[in-house]
Amino acid sequence: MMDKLTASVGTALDRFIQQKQEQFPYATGELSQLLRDIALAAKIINREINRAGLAGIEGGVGSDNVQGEAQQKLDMIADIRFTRALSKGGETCGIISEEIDGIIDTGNHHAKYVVAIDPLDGSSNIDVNVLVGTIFSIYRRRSPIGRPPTKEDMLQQGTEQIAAGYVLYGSSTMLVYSTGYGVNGFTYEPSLGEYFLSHPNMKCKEDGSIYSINEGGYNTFPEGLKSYLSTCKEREFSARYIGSLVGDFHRNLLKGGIYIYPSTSKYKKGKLRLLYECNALAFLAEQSGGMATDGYQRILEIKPEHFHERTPFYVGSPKMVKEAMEHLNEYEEEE
Ligand code: P6P
Repeated sequence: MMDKLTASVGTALDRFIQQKQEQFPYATGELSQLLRDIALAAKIINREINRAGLAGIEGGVGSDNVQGEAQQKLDMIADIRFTRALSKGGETCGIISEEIDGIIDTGNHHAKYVVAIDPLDGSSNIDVNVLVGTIFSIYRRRSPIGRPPTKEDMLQQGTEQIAAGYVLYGSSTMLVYSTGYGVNGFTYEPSLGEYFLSHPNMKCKEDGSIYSINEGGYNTFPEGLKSYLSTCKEREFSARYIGSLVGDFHRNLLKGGIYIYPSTSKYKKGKLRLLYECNALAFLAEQSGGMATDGYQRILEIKPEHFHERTPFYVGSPKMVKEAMEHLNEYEEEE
């Protein structure tokens, strides 16, 4: 007799990946293996996060990453774990990571994929036990097989993504990803060491009443954004801001809403990074019926010039994103 847990859970991730691979007549299994490599690394990070307080691996390491941001111990652990899993998995030839400057050459020069990853986004929240996440994008390399990865392999616009996803280390740990055929969410069951399909075919609501933004920078926001935020307050929308991008994105995906990180006086081009934060979430937003822009153009159509370039980010329910853009454009025309 199957126990209640087993009876209630959805398809295990491994079986789901295998089933989907069989639907691609020419699939040769490398992408499936790459997804498994990411899922494995996330299991290990999940364990490290859950024991961080006891294992003395909270807090900073006393150095800054390439962004000039204080690196957390777990940032470094996550970066090492994902780099190792992707290198050993053999399907990734190059990696761009928030934590590292330049391209990480995995040595797998015959691999056909490259990965852009934020190994642990929002890691400064760990010390206060707030959820954090991993964000990743997968591209097909553009340089010839058999050689080291190149800058052109890594500087691809978001429309070229083969797959993208995030891991949310929250009250439960979830892996949410898309290979271009919709978005599916898997919840990790630690007692079984398996992810199970818990949120099949995730759809973003057309409209919503949640807005996520750090209003501490309000005085330096673009006038059009201030105008949009006024309409949110007039309609008594809910302000929800975790300060952890993956958590805010995930909640808005499930409930409807908009997340905004605009240009501010401190971050002229916004704080979030195009290659390993915004492109992946923009891909998932569009795959689930949502929308993602920089306030003026599709995130996925931005041609990246630098590995760590930033962009303003408006993402979520399409009606809300469109309305925010209308306010921005209205003021643009007046200026
Ligand atoms: P602020 C975390 O550092 C992060 O990259 C995102 O996860 C989060 O949404 C944002 O920055 C928070 O930035 O300026 O509001 O603290």
